Amino acid sequence: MKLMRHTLLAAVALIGITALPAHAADKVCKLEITGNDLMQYDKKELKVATDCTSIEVTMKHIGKLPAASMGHNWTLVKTADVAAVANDGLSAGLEADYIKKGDARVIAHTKVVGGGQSASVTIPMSKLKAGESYSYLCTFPGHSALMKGAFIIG
Ligand SMILES: [Cu+2]
Repeated sequence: MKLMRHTLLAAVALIGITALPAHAADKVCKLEITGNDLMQYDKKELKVATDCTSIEVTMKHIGKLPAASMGHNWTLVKTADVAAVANDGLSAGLEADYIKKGDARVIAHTKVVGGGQSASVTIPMSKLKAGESYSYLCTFPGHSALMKGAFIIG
């Protein structure tokens, strides 16, 4: 009986090792978007393939103005939450990246950066579901009127 248990454990260990190559199939999809001093992103939509296991978004501020006056972030939410997340972020302040503390509607966000800086965020695909409508926005006060776009999985 004891021997059998050892054999079983060995078999489990073996399965564990053979299962490892599945990790190599991780597909990190990288996306880039820029923001400028005219309060604009360079893309109206970002699209990712359904087989990505995680998505790395880099937002580069290509302007010259500082974060205090023309800061930008990249914030991912359900499209239905865009207005509420932007509104609740207004009073959060630059230190909090204009994101309300503990806002569960925010799926992911970069920090707010100024001209010449960039920031990245990684989103596990498991946080997203097919068929849901997602959007991104900049939560710096007043910016989401212009700075928003569709985040499409497919
Ligand atoms: Cu902005």
